[in-house]
Amino acid sequence: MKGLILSGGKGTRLYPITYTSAKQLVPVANKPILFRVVEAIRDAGIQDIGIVVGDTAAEVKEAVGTGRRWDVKITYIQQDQPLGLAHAVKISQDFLGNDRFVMFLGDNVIEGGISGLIREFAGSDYDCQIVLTPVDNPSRYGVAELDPETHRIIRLVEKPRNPPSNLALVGIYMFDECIWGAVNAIKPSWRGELEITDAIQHLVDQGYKVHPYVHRGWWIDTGEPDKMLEAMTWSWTRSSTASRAT
Ligand code: TTP
Repeated sequence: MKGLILSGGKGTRLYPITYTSAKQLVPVANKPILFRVVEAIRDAGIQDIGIVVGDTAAEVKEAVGTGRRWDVKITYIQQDQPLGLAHAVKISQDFLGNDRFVMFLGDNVIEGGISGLIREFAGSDYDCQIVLTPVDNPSRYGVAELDPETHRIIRLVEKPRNPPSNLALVGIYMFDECIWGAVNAIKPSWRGELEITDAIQHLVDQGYKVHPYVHRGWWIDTGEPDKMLEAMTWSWTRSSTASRAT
């Protein structure tokens, strides 16, 4: 399996912080979130990792380097414009080939890492595995509607006004080579981006096996100001607990 980390994007929700620097490099508990993502992928046994970069490419490359520090091999993939998560996948086809891969948004972290998730996907016949978690305010996220009996995915909706469930999509996805047909079939959304939710919906509609994994621990998406503050508070609490313990 390979890893793909998305570290391009606009970061408009974090302006003005992201005017000048990459949000993926903002430290949480003294460590850039992007380093935590590389470590989570490495700890799941994956050493071949691609990082999609945009305007902040130089900064990201300087911070992460070759990956030798983590005993992984990093390949950088330049995205000229932030045209969406599915676009980032599309431009990574040469790097990914027909391997199964995990795609991880560079501004997300989940409790417990992803080793269990990767093991489940690697030993399965799923074409895709998505990670869902219950949230209090589903209309702010991509949300999945599951069949109450089979627990299969019926549909995915972006920021629904009337959410069909409280299960939000976490920024970690696993795919096999079926994704290439999907990213080539979809069209840009109203916001001009190739949406990963549309690509996954395409897989569902075509009858591919898309497995919903429900994550129960914490999840931090630092792409939003309040989540970023929550992550800072969390890291502060952890570091002060640690220093009290020493
Ligand atoms: P988002 O948070 O969805 O988008 P964004 O970074 O452009 O932020 P905002 O909505 O505030 O303007 O992106 C999730 C992750 O994916 C983040 O690490 C940036 C990355 N990304 C890309 O690499 N390429 C893209 O085209 C997009 C949209 C995001």
